[in-house]
Amino acid sequence: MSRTGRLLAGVAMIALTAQASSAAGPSPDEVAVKAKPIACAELTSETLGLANVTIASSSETPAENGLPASCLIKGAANRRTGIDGKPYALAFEMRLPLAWNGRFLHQVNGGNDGEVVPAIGDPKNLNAYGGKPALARGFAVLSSDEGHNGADPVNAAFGLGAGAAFAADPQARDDYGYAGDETLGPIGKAIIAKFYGEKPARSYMAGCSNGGRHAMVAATRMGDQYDGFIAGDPGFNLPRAAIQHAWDVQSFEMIDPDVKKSFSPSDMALIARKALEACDKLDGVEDGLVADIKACQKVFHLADLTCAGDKTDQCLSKAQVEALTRAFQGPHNSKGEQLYVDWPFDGGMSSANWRFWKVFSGIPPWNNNPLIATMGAASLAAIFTTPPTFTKGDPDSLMAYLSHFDFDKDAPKIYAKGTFTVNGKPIEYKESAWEFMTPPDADDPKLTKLKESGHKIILYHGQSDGVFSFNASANWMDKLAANSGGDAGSFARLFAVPGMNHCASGPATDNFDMLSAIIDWAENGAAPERIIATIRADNKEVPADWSRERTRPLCPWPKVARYVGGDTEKAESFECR
Ligand SMILES: [Ca+2]
Repeated sequence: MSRTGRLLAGVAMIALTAQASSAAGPSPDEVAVKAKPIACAELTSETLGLANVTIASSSETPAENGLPASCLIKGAANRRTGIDGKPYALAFEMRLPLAWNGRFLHQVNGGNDGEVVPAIGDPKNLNAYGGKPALARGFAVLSSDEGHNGADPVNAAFGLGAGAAFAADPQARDDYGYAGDETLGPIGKAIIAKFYGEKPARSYMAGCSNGGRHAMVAATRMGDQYDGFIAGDPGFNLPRAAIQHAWDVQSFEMIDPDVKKSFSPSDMALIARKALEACDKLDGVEDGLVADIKACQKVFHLADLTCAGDKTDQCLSKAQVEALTRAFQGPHNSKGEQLYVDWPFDGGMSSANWRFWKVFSGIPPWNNNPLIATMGAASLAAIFTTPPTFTKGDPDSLMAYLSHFDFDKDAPKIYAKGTFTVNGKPIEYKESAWEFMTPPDADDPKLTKLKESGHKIILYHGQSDGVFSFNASANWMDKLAANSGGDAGSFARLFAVPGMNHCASGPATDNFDMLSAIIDWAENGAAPERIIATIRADNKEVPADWSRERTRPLCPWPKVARYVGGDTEKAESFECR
């Protein structure tokens, strides 16, 4: 009998309404309500007795919106006063379904953290997404603000917890980087043990974007503590990716001082169309998807799109070609040293999400919001460089920071540490941004703890991600493979998603169930050879000539989904090879 099966033995079974569909694997369609040793409302600071943990509330919530009846517990760990005199804590919530499947999901979130996103357990952290949230599958889920409250006007504008004011405080930096997860993981397991009377049989961590970064950092630092990790579009080397942000601005300013005007939607549609003309067929079928992204970079040449005469919708100006070529080569210093990574051309570059990240325009109703032009600038200034630089926080100041970022003098500050005077006060920063933000083995990945524990990690990454280059994940996977003597696929696999932007959207099959895949791998030893992707129900960027029922296999890098004959809308007509 499986471990989950043992958990269920001898108790009445009920079906959960949210368990409609399922991939193959052990994801339970039925989980049990069994007697709890303690009532939800009795989970208090006193009854839990965890050092430095205070519980603010605990109460049962009814089943609603496809989510099961749960015990919702809110609390905080490590309350303290920061070096800036402000109150800090690791605020968290847990949702403990009354019918539990024996598993723990540590949900890690996007943006700059700073808010307790509901602990629903969507592996993409796009709540109410078309998939099955972990909570609805019976997982106990934890979510946190990672140690700072990001509620300031800039955050409110973005709704992403984007504030960076915490960055003067060294402990808040560490909590955001890695220490919050290290602190809260064991607390989550202890609360589970108290409520259910037994420890979780299996533990997972999942997130996208900054949440993907959290998962990759934890896979290195805490790879022995979770059975499986899901890292989507991971910003695992985020300080370097943020330097790209300044590099993009300075590149696109060569076209127009207002970077929002540097590339029109029709310019980007042209680039995507031409990339498809060159690359779509490389995988065996012209279906609007570039599955062989690596080969594409050898046959697509942006310079071929240069206008012979006047600029029209059918060509790019010389300045546009030069600027985008420069941007896609990645940031360099005056010695020619690469400061991040290069970028692939792909069929999804036409979409709104790409424009949002690259030229700060494209997602209604934010198109005309001046704050959008500066997203990420506050993070680079305050969090990812040391000492922290605090701009005035208005769009002009933030844009000026990016425009004047010096790739010789400022870029090395992502590696700086020591004692600096900040706001008139000496503060010791023992760790650089590179150290607290990234996996300790980021440049030479081995994942030793994870591998030796028999644990697994799945990465996925949209090839048309506009904020974190797909190539960063591909290069990481290649290095891990080289470091692992050909064995990396036994514990880590990367799945490229053609056409997809940052965590979702774009002309892509951007709906896939990584949670079932990691469970099946970690618990049953079934390594994912192909993961079936469909079109997200509310994806409005899918071309009209695609079937809405299209399916595609996502393949473990460096394999490519190649057409082998049959219905071009169906996954079974493709092989990963
Ligand atoms: Ca194709």
